[in-house]
Amino acid sequence: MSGYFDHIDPIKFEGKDSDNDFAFKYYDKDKMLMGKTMAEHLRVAVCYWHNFCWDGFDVFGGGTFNRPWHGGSNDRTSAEAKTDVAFDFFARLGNPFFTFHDVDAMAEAQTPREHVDNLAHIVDYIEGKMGETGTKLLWGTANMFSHPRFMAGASTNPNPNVAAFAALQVKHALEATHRLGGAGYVLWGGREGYDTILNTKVGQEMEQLGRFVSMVVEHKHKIGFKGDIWIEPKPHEPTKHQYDRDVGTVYGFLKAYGLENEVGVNIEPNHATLAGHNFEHEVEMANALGIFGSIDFNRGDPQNGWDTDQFPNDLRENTMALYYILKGGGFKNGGSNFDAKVRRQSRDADDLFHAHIGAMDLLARALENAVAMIENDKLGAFRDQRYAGWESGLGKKMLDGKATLEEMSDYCLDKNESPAPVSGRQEYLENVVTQAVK
Ligand code: XLS
Ligand code: NI
Ligand code: NI
Repeated sequence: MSGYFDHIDPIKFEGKDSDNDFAFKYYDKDKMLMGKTMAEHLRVAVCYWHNFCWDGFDVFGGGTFNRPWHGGSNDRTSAEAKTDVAFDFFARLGNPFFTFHDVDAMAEAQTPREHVDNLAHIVDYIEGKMGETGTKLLWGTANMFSHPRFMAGASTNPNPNVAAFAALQVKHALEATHRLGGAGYVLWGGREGYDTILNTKVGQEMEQLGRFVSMVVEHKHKIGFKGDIWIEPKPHEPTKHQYDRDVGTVYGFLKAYGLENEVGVNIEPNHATLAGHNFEHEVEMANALGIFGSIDFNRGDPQNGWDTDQFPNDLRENTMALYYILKGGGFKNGGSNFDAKVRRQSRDADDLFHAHIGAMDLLARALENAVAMIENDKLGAFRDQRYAGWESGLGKKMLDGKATLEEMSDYCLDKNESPAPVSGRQEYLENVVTQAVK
């Protein structure tokens, strides 16, 4: 089936003065920044599902895309053809990593046995393609939300047999990820939530989810998978209330089941905004809680309230996200996966390239901005000075757990003066950011 991208030459870095629409203007993979190449900092991944599986359907109409590998039966031959197309795309774009769900890549299965066999078949085939092209796996996952059996949830389903099917899928997707050398494994809640409280036992479902994630961690250790496991927070969609609504909620859940040192988060900006946060908030929260893992870069639409999964294009937003990611030590096993899809009218092969070239160039610029901000870290310096009081004296004593309420009360009475208000300098700090976004 490949041949679809034959009219597009491998994408090269040509610099910002290039007029070639099929060249990188900023993504210069070998450029060194803070001791690492740009490629090593960003660890860019292209996802299977939005690019090679979705045919452009929406709730009002069917597929619009010109993708010759779609249609017909989803058998092993067509699964191989799709894999050929995907790896042809990766080789031309030059993204070092890809991501996939089990069912994105494999032939459709009617039974559990067929599921396992069809997955094993495509994993063999993918392994060969990875060897040929050098594209690596950033993370794998299992789709436990599309098939009707999961309409009431996967591990949180009222029927334990559905949870068992979810266990089958995760076991084999995790083992496939391990075999393909994946750096991480993602658990997005999918339908782990509920539509109406009238038919739902919330406490029971949370217990099921807690035990399920614990079993995944146990299996990871059993098979010797050294990558990370990440939960991907999302507040709603498809279910009205999702149990993994945002980074803070996921942390509380992990703590409740003793998993906070085993599982981190895969943050998606469009999910952050749906939860009423912004992207940086979720990144900083994950840094503060010690669970930052990976990013599904995309963006929502400010005028509507669902997961539009558009390609990122806001330089200020992504500069700030990368600033906080770098301040937290940067990506380790995680990376920059584009969980983003072209619009329905963008039906051609060229559109897939425009989308990814633009997003990679955007992240390259954002990364350069973030590095420059860290090298002359006015934001960091301001924050450090703002909290300096906690490094000594009574502040430190309180944080060390050595002060009492009574002692602090006495301290105030001894001084007998009200602390003077200090400016938070918000506009100054916003100017620092505006000047850094180039
Ligand atoms: C959906 C999620 C999904 C996960 C992988 O909203 O973003 O695509 O990243 O299951
Ligand atoms: Ni995602
Ligand atoms: Ni999403």
